[in-house]
Amino acid sequence: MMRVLICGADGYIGWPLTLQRLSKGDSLVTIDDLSRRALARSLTPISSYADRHKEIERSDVQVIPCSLLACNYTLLQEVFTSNTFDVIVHLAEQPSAPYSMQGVEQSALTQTRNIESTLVLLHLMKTYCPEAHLVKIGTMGEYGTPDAPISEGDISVDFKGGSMEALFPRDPGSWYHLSKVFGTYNIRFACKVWGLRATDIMQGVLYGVRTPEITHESVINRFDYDQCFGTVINRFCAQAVNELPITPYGMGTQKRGFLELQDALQCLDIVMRNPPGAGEHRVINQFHEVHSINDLAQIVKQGAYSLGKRTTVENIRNPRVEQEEHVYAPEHQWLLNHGFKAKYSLREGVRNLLHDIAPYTARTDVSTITPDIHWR
Ligand code: USQ
Repeated sequence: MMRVLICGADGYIGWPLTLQRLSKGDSLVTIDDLSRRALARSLTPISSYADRHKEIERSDVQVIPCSLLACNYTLLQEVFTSNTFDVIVHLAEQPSAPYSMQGVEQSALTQTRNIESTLVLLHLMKTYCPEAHLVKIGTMGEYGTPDAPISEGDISVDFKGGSMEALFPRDPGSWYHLSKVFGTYNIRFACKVWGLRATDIMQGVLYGVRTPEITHESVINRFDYDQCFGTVINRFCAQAVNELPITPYGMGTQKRGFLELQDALQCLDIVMRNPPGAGEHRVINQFHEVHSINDLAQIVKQGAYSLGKRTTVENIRNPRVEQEEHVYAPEHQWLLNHGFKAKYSLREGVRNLLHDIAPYTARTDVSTITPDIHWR
């Protein structure tokens, strides 16, 4: 049994993680400001936050409706003085690369929220629970797509006869991905100066909607497919069930690492059960299979066909500035060394996802799918 604080407990990962931790018997405190609900409409009919919590009524779940901002520090101090935490999972960040590229308001909101929330947690941990383990979701997008293998953790740098250990270089591709890089450096600094311990997860692109604890519609997870908040496979599946063309951006030859949602929760469980030592900033790369975007499009198209849905693949002009032809060889050994066994191949995961969202096809707002946010 662990004492866990989940920040961002109403979100795409936070809600199924809440259900998972409850099923494992952990004692939980959850925080969320519900900001995601105001920005995007889920394809799946998610219950209100209050109704979600009626479904999991248990005396040892505390639910705090609050943003992780410095202006709420007094309230957050009360949470930290009246509870002891072994693990703090930080999922309360503003997501989305396209959202962050929309304009000054969205860039500023993404960076201030993400940097401030991590700083607030680091200060709370230093004062109230310096032994706790911070688990923070970063992104594989921190690295960009360098013409070299991507390490997991530090590398040795030799320069002009000297040598040092350093973070693998970061080359992010949006204001959002940059906000995660700031988070990484802030956490690293807090581990060095205050002796905190943290696992900083460079996560690939997630997809999927089901988890074993989601057994009926009243606890269903959110599913985003719009141009901002839908990740690529989720968007392709939403296009496919609507028999709309699947739209790889540009040549579609860009590659990413992908991870099914239940496999991501398995990874988080492993991370939570294996805290690093005091003062350690552990960086891990979290994904299962690497594919090109064109491959994904074909896999989704074929999966949809077996459901009786006919669709096409139509590459469209890339609204982003990103490399479309590149090597992609990130290491991802830590989780495998600690017992991670993916349950789903991408093909199986996509089939499940299409099956799970097909009943909600009529809820699609098709107008939100086509991208009109451009990087340039
Ligand atoms: N893409 C398409 N068509 C679409 C949507 C996306 O071809 O309709 C392409 C994009 O151009 C990009 C790739 O698919 O090359 C991935 O895009 P995405 O929107 O799924 O992912 P991204 O914006 O990079 O960010 C997401 C999550 C982030 C996560 C990251 C992992 O929002 O939190 O960590 O995926 S990674 O991409 O490896 O950085």
